[in-house]
Amino acid sequence: MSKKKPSPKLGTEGAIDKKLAPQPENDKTTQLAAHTADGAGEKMNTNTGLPINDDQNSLKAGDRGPTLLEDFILREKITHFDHERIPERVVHARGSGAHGVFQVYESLADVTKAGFLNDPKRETPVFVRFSTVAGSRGSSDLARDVRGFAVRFYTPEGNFDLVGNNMPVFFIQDAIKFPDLIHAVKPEPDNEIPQAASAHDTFWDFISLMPESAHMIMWAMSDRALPRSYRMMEGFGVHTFRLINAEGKSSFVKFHWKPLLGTHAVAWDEAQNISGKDPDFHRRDLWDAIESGAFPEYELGLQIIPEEDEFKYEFDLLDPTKLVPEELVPVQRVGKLTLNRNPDNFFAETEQVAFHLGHIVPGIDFTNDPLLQGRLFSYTDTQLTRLGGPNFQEIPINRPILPVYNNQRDGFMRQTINKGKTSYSPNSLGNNDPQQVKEAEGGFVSYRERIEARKERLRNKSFFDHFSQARLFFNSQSEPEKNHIVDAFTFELGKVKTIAVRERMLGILAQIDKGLATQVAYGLGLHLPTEISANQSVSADGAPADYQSVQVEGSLGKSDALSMANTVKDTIKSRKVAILVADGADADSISVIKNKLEAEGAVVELIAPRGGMLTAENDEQFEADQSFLTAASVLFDAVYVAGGANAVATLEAEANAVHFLNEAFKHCKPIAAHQDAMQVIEATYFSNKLPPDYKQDTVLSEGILMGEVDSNYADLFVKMIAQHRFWEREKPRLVPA
Ligand code: HDE
Repeated sequence: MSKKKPSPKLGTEGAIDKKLAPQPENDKTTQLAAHTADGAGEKMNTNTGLPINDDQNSLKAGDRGPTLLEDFILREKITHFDHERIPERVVHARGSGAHGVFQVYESLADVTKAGFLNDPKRETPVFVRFSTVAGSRGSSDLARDVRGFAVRFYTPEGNFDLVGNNMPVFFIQDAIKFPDLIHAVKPEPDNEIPQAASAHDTFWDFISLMPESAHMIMWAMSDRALPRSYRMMEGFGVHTFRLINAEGKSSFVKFHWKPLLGTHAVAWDEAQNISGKDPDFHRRDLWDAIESGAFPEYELGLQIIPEEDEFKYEFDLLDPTKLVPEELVPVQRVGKLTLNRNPDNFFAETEQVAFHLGHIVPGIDFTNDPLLQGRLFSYTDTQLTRLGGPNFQEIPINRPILPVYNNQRDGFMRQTINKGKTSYSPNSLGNNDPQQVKEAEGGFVSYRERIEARKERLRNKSFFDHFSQARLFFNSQSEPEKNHIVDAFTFELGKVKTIAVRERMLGILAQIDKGLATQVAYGLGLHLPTEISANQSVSADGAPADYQSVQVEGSLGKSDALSMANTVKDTIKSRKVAILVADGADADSISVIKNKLEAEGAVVELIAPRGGMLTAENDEQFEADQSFLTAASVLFDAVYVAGGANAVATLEAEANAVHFLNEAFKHCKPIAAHQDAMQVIEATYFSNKLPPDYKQDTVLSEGILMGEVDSNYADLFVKMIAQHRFWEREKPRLVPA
């Protein structure tokens, strides 16, 4: 794997790229930042610089005596420790970050004057933070949830933050409902249960009263909510934004991120198991991939809609519960994001980064999407509490790569030491510096949108079709994906104790798809309600009388881009494959498989009944990477069972090895075995459920490969792994729920 040049260092000690970020003469940030050095080769001192002689014992009256209040070294250390925690994000608390670079393929100057989208030679440094939404900071990565996909571009024109999600729509149409949505999904306030889960009464109570969430809830109950990896999920800006070119012409735009490894998910049962075996699964996966040089890559996609087409569609471009089907407006892939450097310090970078939808650059602007407008307020406001005051932009990860000059002053934790007498404008004493920037010289000017309106608390009727895109999403899924959606609703509503809430939700589902609603009702042991109202929110919360769902039959029956079944399936780069081994394993065939998989970029681990060195059939020594105690099937994408008579006998009798295979089968993963390892396969619960010809050297429809290990066999195994999953295996319920 060729390592690309890591992204320039931003915001860490001595790190601000001097070429990118000329520092003003009076700037003390680099000296201040020296505080954060890792201390390698340095002597320990206090925060005032006093050399510390004893960091092991507090100051006492005698060696058994009481500790003295005088001990300022103890007090300084404990005080700092006592204040180490800051409030976690109210949403998206659980996250992982990475540095990288973005480069546009060709100039987009015809639609935008944004510098980083104009110059194909320019490498723009980025910082990305992925997250779940509902769970707290220590919660599992594998919760069924939306994933945040927030990207900061550090451009010479200022920071541009694209604060998106891995789903293209949202639950609500108006920001004023956001606190309600989040209160409903968070753990219930009386007992703080459940953590990082939407499967509880308050969430479904709210959703069942909000028909506008119908589309998003279909995404949230689909496998999109269970990504295999942050590296294998799409990203979306959700709202419609504007691009503005040098002539001031505006176009509407939807932003997309397309992962080059394809969009893949894990199974729900697997997700729940991963949460126990490795709650840091996504964080570790991202970290390890970057450390090993398998840099995650995503293409930036744009759906550009000419301003004159604003009213051309069946949906309103300002409605964040709607997507623009790729069949109507194709996604143009315009550039590439490569994540190539892990943060040096989680807290300083990933935790302190403060994204904001309002961080834009000339060439990009907002629309009147009412959700977007509310977000413009929220993101700065929330940092005032989370990061403790208005100077959070001076934290290294938040600084732009150019010096900041304005008349803002003081406040908690001010870092900049401004000189001079004038901190106001206009002034004559300081030459009226810093000066405003003319539009022609890059000064930001908001798009001159013409508005003629009455002030009202209303929504346009174009926002009232809540079901047609939910139906489009469902109809676009493959059969296994549809089954997973049915199972997800049945699981989540099965956890809801209030029967009336379950029934009301069935009413919503019936308006999306009768078949879906019937199957969920069956799983819950309920009947579909006879009276189905599209306007449950009206009766429940007294919304204005003309705020009503309308039933629209969308003209597009299906959109292939919405199904993960149609994603890229041509690579096994960075996939994790387990080889089950024991003493006496056949070393030659292991090498054939391992070498082939590693040559294709996969990560291979040998899993044995115990750790340490093992002896192969040919008496060679080899080392197990993990034992069955520390490894788990759910942490791998595929499994191969080694041959060798003694190893096979051991593995057949090893309950953990058989369990490993049973789980891999249940989660529809590719399974391969040496022809001599038949006995191990026969010890599994699924062997008698396989077609009779499964012993042959063919990839069976079930994704199981047996036979003589040669290069052809290894090639087939690679093809199977690239397929990701054999979901069809679930069909005749070969696999328990
Ligand atoms: Fe956010 N959101 N959000 N959100 N959001 C936050 O900002 C908010 C919404 C998203 O990795 C908070 O710094 C409101 C949509 C991401 O640091 C807060 C509304 C989308 C992240 C906030 C929304 C997002 C946040 C919490 C409705 C996808 C994590 C901490 C009007 C397009 C960023 C913080 C990171 C974080 C408010 C809806 C994405 C409270 C009021 C829609 C990826 O400001």
